Amino acid sequence: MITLALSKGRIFDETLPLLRAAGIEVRGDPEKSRELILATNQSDVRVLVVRATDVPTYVQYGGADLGITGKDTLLEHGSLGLYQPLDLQIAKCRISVAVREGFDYLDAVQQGSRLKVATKYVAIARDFFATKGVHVDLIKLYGSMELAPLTGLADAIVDLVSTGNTLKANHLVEVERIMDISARLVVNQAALKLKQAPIRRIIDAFATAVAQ
Ligand code: PRT
Ligand code: MG
Repeated sequence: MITLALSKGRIFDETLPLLRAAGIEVRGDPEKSRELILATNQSDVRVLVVRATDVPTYVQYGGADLGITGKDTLLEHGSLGLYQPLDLQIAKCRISVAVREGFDYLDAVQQGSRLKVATKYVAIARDFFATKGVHVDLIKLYGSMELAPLTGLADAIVDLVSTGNTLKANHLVEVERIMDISARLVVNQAALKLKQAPIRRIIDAFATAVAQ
C-alpha cells in the first residue's frame, strides 16, 4: 500500500491533475465527504486528508509514504527524514512583509527601530530579518495575520500573498518579498527504500507532468 498525504483546498485541487498523469484517480471529494482516507482507482494507493501543516509530520514519521506541502510549511517544519525530489510548481505564491498603508517601513528599518512582526511563519521571518540585521520581536499567530497591523498588535506581518487582494482589502501594502513559494513532493526516506518501485513510478510520472 502506498499512502499519500494531502491537504484539502488548493493543494488537493492542484494535485489531482498530477495524480491523473500518474494514472491515479481519487475516489471521493474531501470538500463533500467527511472521510479522511480516500481510496483511488488503484487498490494499492490511498490518499490521507490532513491539515496542511501536518503533512510533513505524517511523512516524517511514516504515517504516509509521500506528501505534498508548500515550501513555506516545509521550511517551518524542517526537513528531517524527508526526501524532497520535486518542485511541483503548483499552489504558487510568495511570502512577503506587509505593513499598514502609510507606515514607513524603509525608514523604520534604516533607523534601526525594533520592529514588531506578527506571523504564522516564525522560522522564516526570524531567518529573514536576522540576515538583514533587523531587530524584530516576533509574535506567533495562527491566522488572520492582516489584523495585527490594523489593531496595533504589530508593525508588520510576514504572510503568503498571491493576488494581493487580501492585503488590499485590509489597507496593507507589500513592502518586501522574502521568497517565492510552491508546493513540493516529500517522501519518507525509509519508505523510498522499502517501496522503491511504486514510489519511483509516482515520482517519475509527476516529474513528467510538471515538465509539460
Ligand atoms: O487554511 P487552513 O488554515 O486550513 O490551512 P492552510 O492555510 O495551511 O492551508 P491552505 O490550503 O490555505 O494553503 C496550503 C498551501 O497553499 C500554503 O502552505 C501555500 O504553500 C499555498 N498557497 C498558495 C497559499 C496561497 N497561495 C494563498 N494565497 N496559501 C495561502 N494563501 C492565502 C494568503 O495567505 C492570503 O491570506 O490566501 C489568502 C489570499 O491571498 P491573495 O493574495 O490572493 O488575496
Ligand atoms: Mg489557508
